[in-house]
Amino acid sequence: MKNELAHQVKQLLNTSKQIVIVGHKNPDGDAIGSCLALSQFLDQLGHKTQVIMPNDFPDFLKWMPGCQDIIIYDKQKETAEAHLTAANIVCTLDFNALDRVGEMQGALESCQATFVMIDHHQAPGAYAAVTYSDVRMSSTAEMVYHFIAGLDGLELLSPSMATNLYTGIMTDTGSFRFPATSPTTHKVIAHLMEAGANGTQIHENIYDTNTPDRLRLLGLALQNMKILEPYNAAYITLSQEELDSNNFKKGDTEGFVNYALSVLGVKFAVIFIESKQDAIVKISFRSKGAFSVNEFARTHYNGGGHTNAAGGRSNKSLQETVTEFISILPNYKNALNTNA
Ligand SMILES: [Mn+2]
Repeated sequence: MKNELAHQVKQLLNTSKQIVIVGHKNPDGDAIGSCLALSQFLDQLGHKTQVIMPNDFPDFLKWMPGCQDIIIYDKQKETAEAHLTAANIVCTLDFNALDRVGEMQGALESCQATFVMIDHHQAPGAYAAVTYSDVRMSSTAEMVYHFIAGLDGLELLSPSMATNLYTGIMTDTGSFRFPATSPTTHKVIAHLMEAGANGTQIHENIYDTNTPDRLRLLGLALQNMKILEPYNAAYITLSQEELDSNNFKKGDTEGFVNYALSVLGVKFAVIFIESKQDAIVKISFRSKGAFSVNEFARTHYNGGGHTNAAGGRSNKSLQETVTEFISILPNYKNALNTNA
């Protein structure tokens, strides 16, 4: 974090404040871990903090230290709004546009507090008084570590904070393998282990929690996988019926798209998941190398994210969505056939 930004934040925090910390809708390990660690840090500085998530988070994250105190906006709207009204500062973590909080958007837009953004996604919005945005960062959790360092607060790193930050970095880097994983990321991880994060235990808590239903759904997803060789692409579909027949629970399809990306030669992988409830098809994009799924998702699927990982949606049927996707690919044939 730059010195002038640290200075600005120090000014903001020089008296005791009421601080609400918000993650994005459908919070992941990075959103939860970043928010909890920041909250635990600011509490130690004498501020009063409350973490609020727009909606619930998956069970495999429900062991994270402090997560039982998170307020879920769509379950406790009034309590959440009272906290927002009373807040002097609102920190928004792991997102950079207010439409990423779903139903909670109006409450944030009408909130009079000073906003602080900490985020690593592309194209940050202009809503925050303090914007700490860095797209080269592996994760928001790594940024929260640098944020704490910038405020000379690393001696306050507790085992709980270390565990939350480790989880955020680990989940957003696919266990330290995605390209944004830098030497600095590993140094941060080393320090988090010294501060009490147990890497083996965290891996088990996150990854070894499969239900038989989820693995059967994965089997089905893999059977549905199609390879589009001329484009070095692969895609997976899951219909609502297929989800229902395997007792689909929120979060079950997390990571499925990476199996398509693990096929030898595949540089671009997509999963299309039908949601009858939302009347949309949810889409996740992954790529290797220079092919930007962020741009692809922004251009065609009302979405976005990072160069190598992005999300989007379609209002068409599952079959129409796939047909349209295949019809778009010839425009990208060259981009998908370079060795960059
Ligand atoms: Mn993230």
